[in-house]
Amino acid sequence: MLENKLDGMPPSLQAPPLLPDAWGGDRALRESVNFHLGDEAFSFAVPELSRVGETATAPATLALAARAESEPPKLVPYAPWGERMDEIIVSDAYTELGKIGIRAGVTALPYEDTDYAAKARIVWAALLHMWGPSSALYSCPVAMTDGAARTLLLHGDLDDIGVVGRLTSRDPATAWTSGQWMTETTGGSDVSRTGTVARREEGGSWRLYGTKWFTSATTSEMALTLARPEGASDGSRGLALFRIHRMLDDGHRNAITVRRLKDKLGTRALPTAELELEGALAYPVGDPLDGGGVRRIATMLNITRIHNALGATGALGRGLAWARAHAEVREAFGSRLAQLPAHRATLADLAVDHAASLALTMRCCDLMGRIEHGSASDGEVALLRGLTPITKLATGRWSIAGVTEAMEAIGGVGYCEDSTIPALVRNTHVIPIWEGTTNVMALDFLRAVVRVDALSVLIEDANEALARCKHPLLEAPVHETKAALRLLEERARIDDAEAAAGQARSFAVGVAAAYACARLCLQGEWASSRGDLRTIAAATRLAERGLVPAPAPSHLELAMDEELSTL
Ligand code: MFK
Repeated sequence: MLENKLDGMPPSLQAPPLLPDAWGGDRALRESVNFHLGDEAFSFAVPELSRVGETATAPATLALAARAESEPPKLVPYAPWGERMDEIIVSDAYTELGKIGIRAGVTALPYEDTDYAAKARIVWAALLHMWGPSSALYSCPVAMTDGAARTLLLHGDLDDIGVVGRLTSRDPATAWTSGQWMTETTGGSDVSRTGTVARREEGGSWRLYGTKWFTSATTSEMALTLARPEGASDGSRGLALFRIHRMLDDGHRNAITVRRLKDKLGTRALPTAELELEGALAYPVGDPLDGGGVRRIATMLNITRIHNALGATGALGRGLAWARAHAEVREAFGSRLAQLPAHRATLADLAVDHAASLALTMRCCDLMGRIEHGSASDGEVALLRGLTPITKLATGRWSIAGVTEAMEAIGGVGYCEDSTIPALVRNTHVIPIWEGTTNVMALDFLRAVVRVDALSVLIEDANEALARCKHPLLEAPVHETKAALRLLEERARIDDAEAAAGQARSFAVGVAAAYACARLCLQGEWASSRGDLRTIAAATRLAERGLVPAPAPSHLELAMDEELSTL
């Protein structure tokens, strides 16, 4: 292989790594999709997934993504004769990448009536896994569009539902995307401090006044946002959910001023802005006075968090694919990197993280599809409620470590902009920040444990999976995972809320790793019946690394409290 790639190249020049197609070159993805879909639906999905896989990593698509990254959005506040415009111009390469995704069904597939039925979310997840890392973060508006569509279907009236067709269209000429404007100057996590005010006018229409401090995909035709109706109570119970459009039906712009575009570490093709709502017309979603705004937008958050996990998994998979491709063509110390034991071990560990990431994310998508098709049990609803924050949390952390490792595996060229690896690393760094940070996710998991007994459901589901694993090679990881689940159950016995919050992160990471291992064991059992032992190897390695991190050091916490400046 090395000789072929070097054919015709001057001996001193390194052959470039060839990124394989995102479907044919990703065994872990194909196995995960097959495991979750079953053989019949899988054979039906393969042609579609192969097509998208080829497009996602085709040189022309990668060139579009590189160009989009190098052409950041521009704000045009005024027209030539002084009229306020507040127009944001994005790269046409970014728009083209969006069209590729929309045509492929990244916003439409879960809402279509297909033979996949409740399994549509698995096929959709594979589409996103492949297209997302090539999309220059067009995956961000796609996430919010999906979240908005589901939220409007569940909580909206006929007018709200009227826009869902546009949000779920495969036709880029008519498709809309949606934003999610939550973050204000008080921060992205503590939404209860939202300062935007909703004023009801004579005639019944609502107008919003306030500053939205971090709004991504600001060129979207609409957004869902939170505001406090005048006179409503403080805190999150006083908030209402609104649908807001950038343009009014009469063709004029809504009363929304773009203060400035954000200059971000990554996601550079994606417009992110500060917005001033100056009496912008908005439509309440649900009763604006019943205090249910946060509960309603949680529908959107839970969906965008799964998108986030898919973004993490896709980025990790892409980093791994680049590192593997490089290891195939790079020679050092007398052999290909792919044959050097130290390098192989590093790539194998990356592959384990990718497999674990896929196991968690695909399980979420499986449950989400069942819930959307009305075939899920109450237990499965509670399971997804608990699994979503820990999947988002764990995949986010693994992806940053993973793409950074992939960059190191590629070496100096991987550190250079024209390799495109720096953009991958930068873009991955937003993943744990978006949609709730690691700590916010850990606390959300505790919320789910308290409210819907998510831990018991999760442990029961993991133990059921482990009980089905009979292959002799699975004995060790099954044993380790059961022990980890018992330990986590013991650790959950904390009555003091403050102490529980202090332990939330290490606890959530442990639950995520143990659940991922249980799912990988089950998938490994299935794959072994087809003669493939690689997923058993991945589960074994995951368990060997240790599933449950040490608890947070409470003595250190105390020292921090008392002597923060001298610690
Ligand atoms: C690759 C693609 C990636 C995707 C990119 C998308 C880019 C988008 C960019 C952004 O918008 S980033 C900003 C994201 N912001 C957040 O994620 C907010 C983080 N903060 C939280 O998650 C807080 O925990 C939250 C605001 C949800 C809750 O705060 P509170 O004020 O403490 O709420 P509380 O009282 O616990 O809950 C209020 C209600 O919501 C309760 O229901 P009830 O009214 O029926 O009692 C909760 O049960 C419900 N709730 C809260 N979180 C929930 C939930 N319900 C279901 N699922 C949840 N996760």
